[in-house]
Order: sequence, then C-alpha cells, then structure tokens
Amino acid sequence: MTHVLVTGGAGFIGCNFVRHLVRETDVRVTVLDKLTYASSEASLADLPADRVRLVVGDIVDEGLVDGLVATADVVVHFAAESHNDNSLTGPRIFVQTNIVGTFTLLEAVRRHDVRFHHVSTDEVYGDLELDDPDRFTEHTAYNPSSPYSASKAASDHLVRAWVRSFKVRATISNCSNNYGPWQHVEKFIPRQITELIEGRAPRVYGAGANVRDWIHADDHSSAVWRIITAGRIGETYLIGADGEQSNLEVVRHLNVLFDRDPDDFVQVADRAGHDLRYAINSTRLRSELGWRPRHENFHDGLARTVTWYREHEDWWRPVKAATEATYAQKGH
Ligand code: NAD
Ligand code: TDX
Repeated sequence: MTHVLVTGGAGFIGCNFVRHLVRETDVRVTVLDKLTYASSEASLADLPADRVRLVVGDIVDEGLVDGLVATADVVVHFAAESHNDNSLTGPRIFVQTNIVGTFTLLEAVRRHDVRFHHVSTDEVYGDLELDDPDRFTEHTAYNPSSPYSASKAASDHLVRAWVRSFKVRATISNCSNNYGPWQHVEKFIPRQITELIEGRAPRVYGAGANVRDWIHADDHSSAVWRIITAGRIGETYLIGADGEQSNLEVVRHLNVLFDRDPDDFVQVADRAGHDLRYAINSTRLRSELGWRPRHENFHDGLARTVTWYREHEDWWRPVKAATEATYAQKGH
C-alpha cells in the first residue's frame, strides 16, 4: 500500500483530500500539521486509525520533516497560512510557513528522492478585469498582489527551481477558490452561512463586484490525485470548475436559501489591494488527464454546504465569536 504524507491535512482542503483518499483509494496517510488556529483535529477524528495517522508538528522543522519524508512514497503539500486578510496584518508567518516550509520539504524530498506535489493557488497570477475575455492558463505571468499570494508565488518558484536544478520529481497545481464542508468560518462562504444561521445579515467587502471562480473541495481533491497518479513530472496544472460568481451573486443566493430578501446585506470596509477577479482555464487538466468536476452546479453545492454547516454547529461554533471579534477590529 502506498504511503502518502499530507502536510496541512487538518485544514479545510487537506482534510477533504484525506477523506477523498480514504474513500477512493487504499493508500495509508500520515498527516503532518502544526494545528494552527485554522485547523481542527475534529476534521479527521472519525477516520480509521489504520489508514490515517496525525503527526503534530511544523513543516519548517527539518529533523521532523526529514524522518517523515524518508518513509513516504509521495508528499502532498497543502500546509500554508491561507488567509489574505491575515497576511495584511501579520505577513511574517506567511513567509516562514509558505516559503521556508516549502523549502524545507523540497530539501527533504531531494535527499530521499520522493515524489512531491505542491498545492498552490490561482492568486499567484494577480487579478483580471471583469470584462477580460482571457482566463488564467499555465502560461499566465506571475503577478501576485498580497503577502499571501506573493508567498505562494515564491513557493511555486522554489518548486520549479528544484525540478530543474535538482531533478526533484514534482508537480504543481494552482486552484481557484474552494468551498465545501470543514472550511474555517473566517472565509467568505462559511462566514456568511454562519452569520445567517445566527440571524445576522451577510457582510460584503466594498461594492461586492469582485468575482471568484468557485470549485467544490471534493473536485479539487480528485484533480490533485489525478495529477499525482497521471500528471507529467515538472508540469503545472490549473484546477477550476467554471464557477465564476461575483460576491454579490453569492450573498444574494445565500439570502434566498435562508428565505430572506436577496438584497439584505451589510457593506463593510474593503480589503486593501483587493483582487478584482480570478478565472481559471483548466483545459490542460481536462484534455491531458481527462479530469472533470463532479459538482458542476454551484447553487446545488452551496445549498449542500449550508446544510452541512447547519448540521455541524458543534464544529464551528467554538471559533465563531473570536473570528467575528477579529473582523470587527478591522472594520470588516
Ligand atoms: P487552511 O488554512 O484551512 O489549512 C491550512 C492547514 O495547514 C492547517 O491545518 C494548518 O494547521 C496547517 N499549517 C499551517 N502552518 C503550518 C506549518 N508551519 N506546519 C504544518 N502545518 C501547518 O487552508 P486551506 O484553505 O485548506 O488551503 C490549503 C492549501 O490550498 C494552501 O496551500 C492554499 O494556499 C491552497 N489553496 C487554497 C484555496 C482555497 O480556496 N482555500 C484555493 C487554492 C489553493
Ligand atoms: O466577509 C467577507 N466578505 C467578503 O466580501 C469575507 C471574509 C470575504 N469577502 C470577499 C473577499 C473576496 O473577494 O469574498 C471573496 C473571498 O474572500 P476569501 O474567502 O477571503 O478568499 P480569497 O481572498 O479569494 O482567497 C481564497 O481563495 C484563494 C483562499 O482564502 C486562498 O487561500 C486561496 O488561495
């Protein structure tokens, strides 16, 4: 049985990926996770102990990383500081985890000649105009806007350099905005859903015209596993499900799902440097590797996500008040 080391497996996308592996494959998984504020051990608690093991630790810890990588057949690297707003108030940890952490992993996979997959974001390409007919492709120039996206861009460049200079067996994926179960309530969709469950109006940054290209976390997981099993070493694959929606469209639809006036939302302070639009052209992944998303209808996926948050109040409620208190300090 293949042994997969998943960094950041106690976070949102990482835990959905681990669940995907348990469901769809017979691999054994070791999760390496620092258990930051963004993580939750509960996200993995119901998984079988003979398939999934959690090691609590930091990806910048060279000795720990070396020992774990030495026993793995493949490393799938999700661990990161992931929230743009936090990167504006405290960028240092983004440099440390996203850049130094990726460097530490790359050196370990180089030493032990272990296959590596790097999970990245479409934000490395900057943003698009609302009416730009072109979407991001694997050839789009890097142009990150925030400390978060700059740190992810830097980590992508390290991976590319380690492939070229040291022949590390790595692939990279850059995915669009994920939604689905187990996402921290600081992020846009779970924040609005949990505000609505608590009887408060959704909170939109600025005018709400910003567009994000939504993909269900399950589809991100299936794409990453397809790239690991069938992708070409050294290649980058963009992952997206043609899910472009403005923030206003999302908020209006959520209001409808809660039987409210679609236009009953609060406009709050905008994000500094707020990217206007992301949009992914995933032709390479679809034509070369035959991947297709399963959750093609965003509104259906959103409705299922609302149901999930209604049914998992015990999971998100302990961190909700503190998250809102932090937002209040920032005027969001
Ligand atoms: P998340 O914040 O929910 O989870 C990140 C996980 O990494 C947490 O469990 C955290 O404890 C862990 N972690 C953080 N620092 C660590 C460290 N130093 N050592 C070990 N573990 C550490 O993030 P997410 O939304 O699940 O994103 C996962 C990955 O996917 C990230 O690399 C992110 O850049 C990328 N990505 C996210 C999205 C999105 O929409 N959320 C889209 C594209 C790409
Ligand atoms: O309360 C809110 N109101 C609001 O209008 C919040 C929290 C966000 N927003 C807006 C900002 C963005 O335009 O919603 C959009 C989405 O915001 P986030 O959930 O913070 O995501 P984003 O900044 O787009 O980044 C996400 O997708 C790419 C992830 O957090 C990144 O990790 C990933 O790389």
